[in-house]
Amino acid sequence: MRRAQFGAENGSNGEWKRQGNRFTDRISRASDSSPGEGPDDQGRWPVEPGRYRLVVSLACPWAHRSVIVRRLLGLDDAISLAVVDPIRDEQGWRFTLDPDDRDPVLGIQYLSEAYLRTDPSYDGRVTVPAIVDTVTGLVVTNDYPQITLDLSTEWVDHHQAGAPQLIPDDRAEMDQLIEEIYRDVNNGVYRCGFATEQEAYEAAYDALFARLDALEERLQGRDYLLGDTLREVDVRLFTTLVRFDAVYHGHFKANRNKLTEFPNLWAYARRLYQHEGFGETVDFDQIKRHYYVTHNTINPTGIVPKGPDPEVWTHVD
Ligand SMILES: N[C@@H](CCC(=O)N[C@@H](CS)C(=O)NCC(=O)O)C(=O)O
Repeated sequence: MRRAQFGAENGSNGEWKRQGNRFTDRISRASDSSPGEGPDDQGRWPVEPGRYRLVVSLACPWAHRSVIVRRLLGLDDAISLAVVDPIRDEQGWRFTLDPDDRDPVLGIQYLSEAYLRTDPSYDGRVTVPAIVDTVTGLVVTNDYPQITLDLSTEWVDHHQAGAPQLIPDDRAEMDQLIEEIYRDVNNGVYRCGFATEQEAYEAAYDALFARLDALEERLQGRDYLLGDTLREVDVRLFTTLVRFDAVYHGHFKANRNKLTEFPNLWAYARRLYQHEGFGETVDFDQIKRHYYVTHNTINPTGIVPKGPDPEVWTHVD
């Protein structure tokens, strides 16, 4: 077996299997708790503007979703944002972008401090995004798929006027797409990059590009995946597409095509990039440094590529 980036998450055939999310409490309008209290007996924390802190890395596609949705819904004042350094050290995500290397609100230097305060026996990867309670310092959730859905449904009283309805009334079609895109694209690029056997890599590569071909076709004549309205699924696809040529194409060997070579997907990704709430949340420098520096089994030299030129996202023909 070749050396794996995250060995505990590789199966016997060299395929990458992502770890589960450990903290799955929710912040919910249905919580029986009063403001300032912890979760009710069903793990539901009260919705309270100003109370929770969303901890993200701007490099991370799963965290990036929550940054975009928070912005689109106008929740910036209701839920504060903590941004970790894109480069982890042996102790993981750290707040070295802040004065004194400490998150100014939580008072911690490492995200792992909040994880261990919540579960002293936690021994999995400490991941972003995570929502941390500023009253107790406990992690409420690191369940990234649920985090963005709950920003839409549970924080509705605090959305800005005119906020997009990211979740359609009938969710069946979107949920199906979300599942396919997660498996083959969002997580598919990781399955390419973290595979440790040729066959596992090729299977992930084939599924990825088959799905991108299908999405390319789907976007013919449509502005968004579900028609003419921006939805949660568009946010989820965007955070992978925006990293594609800069990282996944080279670093994860997802290189049948570049994103720029799919006419509809490229036009769609650029349309989203230029939509309020998207482009301003993209930090290519942090994205590239995170992947190329921290995955030292894939890129032992730690050299960060200079290209591609991010200008392609904004230039006008
Ligand atoms: N919570 C999920 C998804 C979130 C995730 O993978 N975040 C990455 C950054 S993109 C992370 O925090 N990784 C920390 C690590 O690998 O130690 C997981 O456990 O895989």
